[in-house]
Amino acid sequence: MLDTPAAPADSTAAQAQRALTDGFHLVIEALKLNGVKTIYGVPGIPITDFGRLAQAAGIRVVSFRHEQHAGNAAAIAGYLTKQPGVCLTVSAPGFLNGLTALSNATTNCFPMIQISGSSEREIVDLQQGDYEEMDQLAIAKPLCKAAFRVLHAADIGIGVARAIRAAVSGRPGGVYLDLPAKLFAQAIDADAGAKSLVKVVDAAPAQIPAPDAVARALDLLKRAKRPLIVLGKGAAYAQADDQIRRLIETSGVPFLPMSMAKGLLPDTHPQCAGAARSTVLKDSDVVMLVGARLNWLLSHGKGKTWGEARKTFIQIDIEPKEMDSNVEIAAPVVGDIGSCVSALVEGMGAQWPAPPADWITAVKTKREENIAKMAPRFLSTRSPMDFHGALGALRAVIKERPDAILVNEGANTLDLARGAIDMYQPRKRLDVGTWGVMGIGMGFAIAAAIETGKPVLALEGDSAFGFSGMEIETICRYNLPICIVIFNNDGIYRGTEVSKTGSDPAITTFVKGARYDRMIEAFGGVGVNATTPDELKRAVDTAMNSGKPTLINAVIDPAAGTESGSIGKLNPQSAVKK
Ligand SMILES: Cc1ncc(C[n+]2csc(CCOP(=O)(O)OP(=O)(O)O)c2C)c(N)n1
Ligand SMILES: [Mg+2]
Repeated sequence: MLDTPAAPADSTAAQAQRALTDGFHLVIEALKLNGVKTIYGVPGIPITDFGRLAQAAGIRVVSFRHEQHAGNAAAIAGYLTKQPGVCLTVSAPGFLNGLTALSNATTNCFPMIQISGSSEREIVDLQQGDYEEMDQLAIAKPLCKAAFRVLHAADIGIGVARAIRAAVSGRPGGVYLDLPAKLFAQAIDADAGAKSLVKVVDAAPAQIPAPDAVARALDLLKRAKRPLIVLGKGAAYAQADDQIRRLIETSGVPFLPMSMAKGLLPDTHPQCAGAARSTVLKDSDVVMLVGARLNWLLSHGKGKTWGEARKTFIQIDIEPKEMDSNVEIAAPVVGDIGSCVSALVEGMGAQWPAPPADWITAVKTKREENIAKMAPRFLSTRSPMDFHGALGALRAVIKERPDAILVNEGANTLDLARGAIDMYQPRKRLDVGTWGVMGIGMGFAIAAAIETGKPVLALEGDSAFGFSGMEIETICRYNLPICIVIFNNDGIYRGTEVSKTGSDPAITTFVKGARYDRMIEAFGGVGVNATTPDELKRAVDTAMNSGKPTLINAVIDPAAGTESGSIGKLNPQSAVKK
């Protein structure tokens, strides 16, 4: 031993350094190992260095102005890619800001993981008043599909693996992963650390439907006199586009796409019953739901919307508990949409009988009637614009650029655009989803641009835009090909209400004649004020051709909208006379 020359002190230190890893690096390695390419977040204690190191390690870290929008970006990234989108937040307030998105993702079945730094457990649990003290795991639990906390660096690999699997398997949803500040700096042996990482194999295993469930469903569909297929965003999420097209075309059954399922087959497809919605819901006898739930958006499967006669429901869903949630499901088919639809198509064979001709004709006639009724309204050249005139310009944009992604939120701006703008390709329409939540706009637009590389058109009510408007700085900073059109009618639903106070403005109105286009100029983006459909069309075309971040203030008649868009009936009415 004495003969062995002592190594120089600095190289011993270097060796010791090399032999260790820590929480920062293990989380990054675990995410990279599992294919995470982008993190959406807001920096701060204790995750600032984590963000820097992740960026240096080749993960794209997109830094937002508010966590809710980073969370919405992660959620829609999950929807578009079937890989969990990752959102990174600081403790307590940042964590809470992200939770709206996490919860919304869970409600919409989008796979995402909110990774949040948290404060010192020993202090938090004794409620001794730590910096940003909060029992985050307990608070997140009821709002997401699964919630985990990692305390030991050696468990990071397992923690990340569990989060990924929970987010994407079965019915996808939001997952919370709590990483206390101390964990990041915790050092462990580098070899042991490398061995502790887990690559998730088959994260969302196929769930094959039972053959008798498939046979039962086909038997009902075959005997139907007036069949209907409803496609939900679960069907769009599945990326089983070819099988779904085959199911629709082989069956010959009219289909109704829910909002985010529009474009799964083109809205112009001869079997699309989107323009005959009320007729097909009321008059159909057998309804097959594909990745669509019988929630409020489908009037819970009962009541006036669905007509007097008894309906027979077939439901295809990955979640067995979904069956009979609102009405009896005569033929539940439980499994992943791709496997279920493939099994149905195979079961139909080559000799599947077309639905009765009188039903097909009735749906077609109604559809053509409604389309013809709307057509002249889209040609309106009025100024200030009404919604339809402005939408006439935008429906032409999407027709010419079917691969562009349309993000849409608002009340009238949402409901009227949904009907007006035909979609031609799957997963191109992203909107407020199951909750009808305002605030998804800029987060969805940013992630859509980043994840797909396609141009994005974000159509926003002036109120809706306000919820995430500051993220136009993020859009300019990352130079994303996003064109925001604000339907500016001076307020929520309309801009004409006058308050009875005589001093304060009405609660639904905003500053009259506001120029949102000027906001983006502050960050180097292009602002345009458009007062006619023609101006609007030209401005959007220029934006989409240039790929430059653009905000168009589309001046809409303040009197044009209706209260709550198309869902005004959900407003409770006071029993006391006004
Ligand atoms: C988070 C959230 N807060 C509030 C609401 C209620 N709400 C529904 S639509 C809407 C805004 C509608 O106004 P705008 O976006 O300008 O659309 P318009 O009808 O004027 O076209 C609001 C505030 C909501 N849906 N979500
Ligand atoms: Mg408005």
